[in-house]
Amino acid sequence: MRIKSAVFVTSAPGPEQYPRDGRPEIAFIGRSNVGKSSLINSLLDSKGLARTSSTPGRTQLINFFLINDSFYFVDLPGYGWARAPEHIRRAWGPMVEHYLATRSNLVLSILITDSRRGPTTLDLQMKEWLIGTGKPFVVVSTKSDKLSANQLKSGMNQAHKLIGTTVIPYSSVTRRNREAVWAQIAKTLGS
Ligand SMILES: Nc1nc2c(ncn2[C@@H]2O[C@H](COP(=O)(O)OP(=O)(O)O)[C@@H](O)[C@H]2O)c(=O)[nH]1
Ligand SMILES: [Mg+2]
Repeated sequence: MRIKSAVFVTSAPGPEQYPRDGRPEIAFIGRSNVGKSSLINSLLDSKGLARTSSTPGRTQLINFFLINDSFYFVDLPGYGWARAPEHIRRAWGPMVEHYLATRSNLVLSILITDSRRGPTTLDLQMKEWLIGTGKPFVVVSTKSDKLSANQLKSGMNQAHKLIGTTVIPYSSVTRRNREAVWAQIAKTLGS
């Protein structure tokens, strides 16, 4: 995919603020600090479009980025941020679940896990929940550069067993498998 343009459009607290132009949406979902913003930035060849922050859970709104004037990347708030204030933790579920379950423009979700940790209980719950929505999703495992080839191989086998679908090892540092992730996106967009 050639990125001609990538612009931040809006941070939406709820459905009233979602874009209304009907363009297809690719959603990114994962635990706080898993590398979601870095993945979005590396896919878009951008350094700071999706803010990367070492402060977990800073992004508590649904962020929409318009790509090539034709589809959106949707950066969903991360889950599992233990130190999040109670009211934020309570708001997370309904906001994200409502988006994933009801958004008709959503064509693909990208569930992000950490190569070093393997899928966590929350990751597996999220996967079950995505299966429940009946909509397509792919699993991308970030930070693969932090593992040796052997560690990565056994980690991926383990992740595959737990998750039951293909897991794409990714690195925002080396950009490993950037084309493979784009190929999944392009396939669902039919472009
Ligand atoms: N080595 C390495 N570090 C990464 C990678 N992706 C993210 N990080 C680091 O992990 C931390 C969290 O990344 P960020 O993208 O902000 O995570 P988010 O909270 O899920 O959006 C940052 O310090 C990033 O530099 C990766 O692929 N490789
Ligand atoms: Mg982020």
